[in-house]
Amino acid sequence: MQNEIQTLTRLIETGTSFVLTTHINPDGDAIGSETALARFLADRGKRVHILNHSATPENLSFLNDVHPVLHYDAALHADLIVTADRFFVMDCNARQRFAALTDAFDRSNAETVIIDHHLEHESFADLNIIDTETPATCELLYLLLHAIDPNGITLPVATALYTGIMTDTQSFRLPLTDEMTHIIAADLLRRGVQSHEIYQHVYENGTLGTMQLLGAALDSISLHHGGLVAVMTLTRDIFRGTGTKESDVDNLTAYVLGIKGVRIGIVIVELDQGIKISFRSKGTIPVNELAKHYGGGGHRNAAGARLQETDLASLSDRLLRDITAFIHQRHIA
Ligand SMILES: [Mn+2]
Repeated sequence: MQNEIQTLTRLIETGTSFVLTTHINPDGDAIGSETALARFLADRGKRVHILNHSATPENLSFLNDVHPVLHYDAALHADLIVTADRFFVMDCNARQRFAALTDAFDRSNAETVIIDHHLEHESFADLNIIDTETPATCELLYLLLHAIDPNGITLPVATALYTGIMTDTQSFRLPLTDEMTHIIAADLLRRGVQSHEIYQHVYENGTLGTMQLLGAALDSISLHHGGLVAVMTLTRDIFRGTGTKESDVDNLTAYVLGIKGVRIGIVIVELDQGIKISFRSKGTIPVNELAKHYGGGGHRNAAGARLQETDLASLSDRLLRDITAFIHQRHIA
């Protein structure tokens, strides 16, 4: 890590014009890590733009106060990328995941840096700082910024970092949450972070529709294999009926695993085009293997796939058959 910190410090000190981006459908860790780094850089007199393929979700828009986040428009923003001398990819390590920006990125000579924690990385940058054991990119970024200049972690920077750590650990519940996570969180609180206000922004920002979506989602859960497997299915009709959209589906996987005895949780979401499946598991069950059957991938306990298929009923049947085979092969039952 020492070498990486030295290189990162040099790239920051010698850079003048920075563009930061993250993955499509950004979450709290994505927007949190971008805005934290952008503010840190801007406080050092750097020119900084955050350009994202996707719009910022409403419940994270408060982080615009830390640093403005722009929804990428090639006509307006491509030149910023082409002329930048530094390009940072936060909470993301696959080119296809920053989507619309790749065209301008390919025409840029900027030195590139990845700061991330996802598995199966491409490491396409000049400097790849990737730690798959850290629960959040914001935790990794905290350690980097702290090494460069602890005083640079001002209250706005700390607020953005805390948002990423809180959301990616699902409020300090997920397995990678450890002593270091809490030590860092404590330091951020010491710097003045108002954790309850961040929680309110992120999690108490729903509508009647999103609550009704949750109700319909819970209602749809079915159990299989004697309660070992739980499947939640969100149809297009449910979205229509509640006036919600796919991006309102957040953390519903926690509910399927919340049932005692369930060790494999599946959430099927019918999209405008195609179908998305999220796979979750407890313990050593490798659901990423199951996701591979559908062209997807991910972590052992959390994986996903997106399919072009549009027939929900036949997909559900196939999935249940595959799960049966998977359980027998792996002697899970
Ligand atoms: Mn993350």
